[in-house]
Amino acid sequence: MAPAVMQFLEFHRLTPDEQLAQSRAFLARMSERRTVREFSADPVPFELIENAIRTAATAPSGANLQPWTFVVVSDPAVKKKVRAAAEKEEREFYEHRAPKEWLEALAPLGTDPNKPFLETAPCLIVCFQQNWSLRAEPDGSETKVKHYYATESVGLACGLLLASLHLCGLVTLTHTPSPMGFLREILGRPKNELPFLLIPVGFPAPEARTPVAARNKKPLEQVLVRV
Ligand code: IYR
Repeated sequence: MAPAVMQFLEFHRLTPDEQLAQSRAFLARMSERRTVREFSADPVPFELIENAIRTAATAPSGANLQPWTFVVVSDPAVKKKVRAAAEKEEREFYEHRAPKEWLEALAPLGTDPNKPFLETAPCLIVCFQQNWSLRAEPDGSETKVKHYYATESVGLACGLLLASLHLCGLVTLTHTPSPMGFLREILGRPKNELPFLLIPVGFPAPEARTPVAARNKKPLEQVLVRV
């Protein structure tokens, strides 16, 4: 096995004051983020979406295999299909599949099977997780490459995606219709890709509301353990 090729790290050490200022400013901006379900139809400058995906694609991933694909849907006809398929699954979920305790946990959010945002939001980013990929070999054959920690990797990428979209003044919804297999079919994705998360992106409707319960974040004492 060839030895790893290494390069010196380019690192600019901030002063302690700069570190605190950056850390506080980022915390303040991220604390304002809300999951939004009521979107305006205003279009979104496409470079904002591209840059968010560029940012997501900087995420660390298992063996740096980058097991993700981000499909951006802005075609109204495709959004309509996605909505119809999602609502079909969601009706089944809310009316039959969801256990009582799951519905109780969701009650404070006020969600239901109607997903108009899938058509109203100017764009949907559908994140896919690749559990494996095919590597082209010099002899023309293909080798199947296993992806390690694919779920963790795509989760990290989606976190960066949400942060980027929030920081440039857009709102998002992390939507997980269940099951999500229909997204692979509608979007014509290959069989190594599993839908991971569906993220409507845009501007909030003028009178958009968010559930008060979702604003409650656990205090630091409940989430930080120092050893
Ligand atoms: N997928 C459904 C239900 C749902 C599930 C969870 I967990 C949520 O945090 C919110 C909703 C829906 O989107 O309505």
